[in-house]
Amino acid sequence: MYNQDLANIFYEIAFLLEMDGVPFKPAAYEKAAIVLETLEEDIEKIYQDKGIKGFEAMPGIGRGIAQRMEEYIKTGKISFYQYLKKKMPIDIGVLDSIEGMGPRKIKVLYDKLGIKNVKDLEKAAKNHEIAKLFGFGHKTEGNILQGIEFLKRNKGRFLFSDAIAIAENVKQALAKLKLVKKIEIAGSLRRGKETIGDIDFLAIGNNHEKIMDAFVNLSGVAKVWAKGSTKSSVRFKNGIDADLRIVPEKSFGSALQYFTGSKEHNIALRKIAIDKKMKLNEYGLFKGSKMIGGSNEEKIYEILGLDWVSPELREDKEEIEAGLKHRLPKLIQEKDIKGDLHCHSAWNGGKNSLEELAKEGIKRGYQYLGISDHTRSLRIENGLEEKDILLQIREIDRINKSLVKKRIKFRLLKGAEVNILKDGTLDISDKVLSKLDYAIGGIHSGFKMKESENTQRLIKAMQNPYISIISHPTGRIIKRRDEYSIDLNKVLATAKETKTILEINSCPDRLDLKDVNIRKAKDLGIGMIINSDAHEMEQLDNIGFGVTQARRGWAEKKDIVNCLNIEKLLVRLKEKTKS
Ligand code: DGT
Ligand code: CA
Ligand code: CA
Repeated sequence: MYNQDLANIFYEIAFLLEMDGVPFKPAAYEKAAIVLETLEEDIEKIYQDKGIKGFEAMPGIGRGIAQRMEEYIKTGKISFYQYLKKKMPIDIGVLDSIEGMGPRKIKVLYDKLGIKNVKDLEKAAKNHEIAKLFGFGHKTEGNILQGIEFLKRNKGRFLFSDAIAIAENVKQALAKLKLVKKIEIAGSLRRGKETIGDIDFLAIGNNHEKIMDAFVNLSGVAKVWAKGSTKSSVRFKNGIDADLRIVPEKSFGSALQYFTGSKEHNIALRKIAIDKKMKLNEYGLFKGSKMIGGSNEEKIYEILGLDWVSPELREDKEEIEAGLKHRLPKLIQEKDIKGDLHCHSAWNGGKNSLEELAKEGIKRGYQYLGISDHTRSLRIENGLEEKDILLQIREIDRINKSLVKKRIKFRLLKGAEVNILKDGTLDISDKVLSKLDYAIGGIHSGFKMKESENTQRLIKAMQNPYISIISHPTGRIIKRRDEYSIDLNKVLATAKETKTILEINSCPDRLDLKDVNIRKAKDLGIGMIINSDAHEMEQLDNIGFGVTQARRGWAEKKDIVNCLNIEKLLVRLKEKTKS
């Protein structure tokens, strides 16, 4: 049972009462919700210690609300809330998130037009039924439609890359304040999820008031949803929301654990605590009334008998069991990456010359950087003809020779991202491919083909001995396009059999393979490679997103081919041609 859960119910009750035109009461419930949300003690504990009197003693909580709290603790439900929901069966959470909609309007729309959800709302607006209502008009109707469009477009989730950029900035800005003793990112962002609903910050510091002032006044803040002494919520200009919670130092570890989630992981971990006759929540780890952990997250896992679980694994997908058996994977880290084999140059659509890319690779401490420009049939990307590839090979040889002369231990590798045609054949001959260090096969068109056709297409490409790697194997683009229909199990089986390496593409909106598929590939012993797919050298930095994705798929150094040093890598890339 959690304070926040009850606070959410009280917020909803307040909203429903306001819709219903009840005076005063909504404000009381809202106030109670805020009190609960910012309470430092667990309500269950308060109830155990002091009973209902403990609630009545809290500021802003009267007899009536205290009784509802007691009912919630005893039964897990509040009958008054259920009654209101039955009376007004409306999806208020979503309707309220539309710009310009509030309790009154939602109620009128429900009473007059029976609107319960966004779908109803859109239909009524398009049929111009709303403009006719008293107090609405054409402008409101237009705004409602715009709001719905925005809602659909964003669906409330943001790319990891966008969220982390903002979060790191905020973290730095706040960490600079002397008042902030510690600040960490929690939630889905800490777990490295592909998309993020909102950003969760946790901090320790004495002067709550001043820290919260600084937070809500950050330059990127567009809207302040709530400002309290232990929790504040804001919206940044790009539309992403963030919560900042200030917690007591003695609870920082347990709060970090709790607010990192996932919810499913937390539930599973809490079960372990219960089995050990302990209690785990955001305030700490308790044995009876004694607090035996809380300040340090790792310690909490340790006391529960687990190895510390990396946030990327906290999805309740066997990580708890593995932690108990001390069999968690030793996840790959960015520093394990020795080079990148998917990089485009100015020879096709990219921005940088081969020399510039070499220089950048050296600067990054890589041993190798593979040039893999698009090939001829990909016209929009200025794909290279066979004669261009042969020219580029000579050019790369020349650059490498000068590197040898300067005794620099770095090489450009000769590759190509060969276009896989609809029938699975390639647009470059084997004769030319055989002169490269490696070739990547990639699908860039014909996404709407049938599953069997797409599968066969990829299998055929993988059977070519010169195709060492398949780029972005499932073709999905986050928030824009689903993966093409494909029998991934067959593809994996063929990759295994033919020793074809599968790419984990680090583009923030690709991250293809996704976590479950990475894990499948790992379990089958299929080699994977983390590539940036950079079209300009700054994008080589994206590799970190791919590493995070690989970690979410439980990948270790040994699973990832570009953790090999250059000598071993070159052998691995040619393994297919040997068998
Ligand atoms: P998001 O924001 O949708 O990308 O995903 P999260 O995981 O960041 O979710 P969020 O921001 O709602 O909450 C942060 C963490 O707090 C979540 O991962 C687990 C914990 N948490 C939040 N609400 C609940 C809850 O109702 N029950 C439990 N057990 N944990 C919760
Ligand atoms: Ca979140
Ligand atoms: Ca949140």
